[in-house]
Amino acid sequence: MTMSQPTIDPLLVADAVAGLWQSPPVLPAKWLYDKRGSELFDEITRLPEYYPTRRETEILRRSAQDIVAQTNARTMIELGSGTSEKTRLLLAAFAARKTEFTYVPLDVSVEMLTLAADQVAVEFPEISVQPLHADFGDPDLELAEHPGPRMAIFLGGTIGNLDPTERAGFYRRIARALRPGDYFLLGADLIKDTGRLIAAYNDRAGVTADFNRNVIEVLRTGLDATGLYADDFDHIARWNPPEHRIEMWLRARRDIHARFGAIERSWELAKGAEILTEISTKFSLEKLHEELGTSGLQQLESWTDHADDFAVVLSQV
Ligand code: AVJ
Repeated sequence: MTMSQPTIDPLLVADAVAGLWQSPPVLPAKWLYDKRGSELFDEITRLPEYYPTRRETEILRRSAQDIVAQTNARTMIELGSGTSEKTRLLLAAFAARKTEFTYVPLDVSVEMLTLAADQVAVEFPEISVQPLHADFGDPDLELAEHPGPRMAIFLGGTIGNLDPTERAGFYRRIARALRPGDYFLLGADLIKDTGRLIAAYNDRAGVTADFNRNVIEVLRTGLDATGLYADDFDHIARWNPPEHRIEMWLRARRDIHARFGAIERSWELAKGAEILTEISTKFSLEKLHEELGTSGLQQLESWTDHADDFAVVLSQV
């Protein structure tokens, strides 16, 4: 009789080993987005306090025609495509042109990628859908040859999950993966009243708290841990003024003594100590412009919603 061993993700092992023994301990935000985490995030996007998704949708609805006219792109590569929900507004505008168009959704989650790609292919039979299973954070990311001009898009404000060094590297890789004349469309959340920002990441229904705590479950199951329970942590959402970012932390409600079977290591966290699980940076339009420009992405145009909560910026290599 053979017992099948649970498969251990070497990337999770590497991130856990690199982050959990730091002080304070940190985990890359991508581990929040397993199946359950992605479902919870989907729920977050519909919460009354969580404005970014609605604002970005408003902007895309208004600017889609403009983006098509300005770029005349023949290929759209979406970095971290998720459910491709808001992207449909752009796809519809490109499809209406009646010229050949290729959509390349790129995501780390195979299940979500396949499902979303199949749905888009059915909804837009005139578009060639070519899903790519990849991590947009991968430094060796290569984009296949597709008809130009090409437009890479990175929506949802996920750029805010990266710290300044990571953002610089990310922009440089985009500029390098594209060719001169290609485009980059970026969605980013803007600086606003701190009370509204904190409420957006600490909703009354507690969905964001569950979303944050779920990463403990990801660690527990992924690294075969004992003594590690999501209920032993409190969700904290805090504004960091000098970095102008929201930070999500998990604070131990009691002394934690965990053992990770998969890596044969013990992990201690004292009551009251915290793990940093996600940063969500907020920008000014000037700062976005400056960061893109420094990385070789010339800003062509930017759009904001009626409340100036969120921005979509079109730039060119
Ligand atoms: C998906 C990264 C854009 O930062 O607003 C929402 C994730 N975290 N609530 C964000 C998130 C907590 C979201 N992004």
